[in-house]
Amino acid sequence: MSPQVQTQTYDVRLSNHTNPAARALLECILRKRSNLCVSVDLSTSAELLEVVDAVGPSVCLIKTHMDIVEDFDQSVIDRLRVLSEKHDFLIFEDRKFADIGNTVVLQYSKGVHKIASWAQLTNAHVVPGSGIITGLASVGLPLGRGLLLLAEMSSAGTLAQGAYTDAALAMAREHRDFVVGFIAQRRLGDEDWLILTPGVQLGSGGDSMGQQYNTPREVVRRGADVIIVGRGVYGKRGEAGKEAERYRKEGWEAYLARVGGGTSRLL
Ligand code: 5BU
Repeated sequence: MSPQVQTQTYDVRLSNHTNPAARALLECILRKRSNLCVSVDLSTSAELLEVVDAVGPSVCLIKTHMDIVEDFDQSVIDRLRVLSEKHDFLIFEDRKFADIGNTVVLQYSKGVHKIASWAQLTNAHVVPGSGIITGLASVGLPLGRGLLLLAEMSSAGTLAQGAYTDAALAMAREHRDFVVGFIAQRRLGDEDWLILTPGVQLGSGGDSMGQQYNTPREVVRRGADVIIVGRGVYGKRGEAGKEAERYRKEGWEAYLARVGGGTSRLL
């Protein structure tokens, strides 16, 4: 745990980052006073875009699983980008790459989704070793993209812990230009890494398939810089906009408490 980064404001932390995607995320967080990422796991483009439009004003980041969209075509990306400009948010494709460098180059840049062309952030497992980062960086760095490594998971029985998590940190340190942070449940390392945390819901608990939830307040206290909320926001039909704003406030208040109160400028 780094006490220093933990209590630094997003504003101060901007100067610790050179990667364009990391900087854009921090700037958006500050502009919108939002450390909320909504994960929109819906399988038709109409539902996906409807929820994105509803939650857009409250988020800094939208997380997608584009491979679950049944009617996917390039127009889904075009419409998502229009919404990202309308509401001012970045896009994170939760692709969880997990193959050798040569293969992830193709998966990231080609195929149906062409992820690198539209997602400022994506993520990767470290199980293949650091060649996965070299491969993804060869595509993403020239485009100004950033990568998050999966250092921990929110699910029960995850193997991503202990020495595995330490290895993720070591790999990230070798690629500081492209790796901007981690998917993790708490702050990792002494350097300034962006910590994005899934498994967040007000009321905590879990689901019937191993998902485990913590509250926004708890994960931000442990070091989350961005809280990732899915069903907690879009679960109740028609209420996604209202719920997103509720989570935005929770996440922002938890951040202010962590950095030591805050000034009117931050509120
Ligand atoms: P939920 O509806 O808030 O449970 O959705 C959580 C989202 O975050 C979902 O898209 C998962 O794929 C994603 N996720 C996660 O839940 N836990 C993890 O450790 C990682 C991703 Br990595």
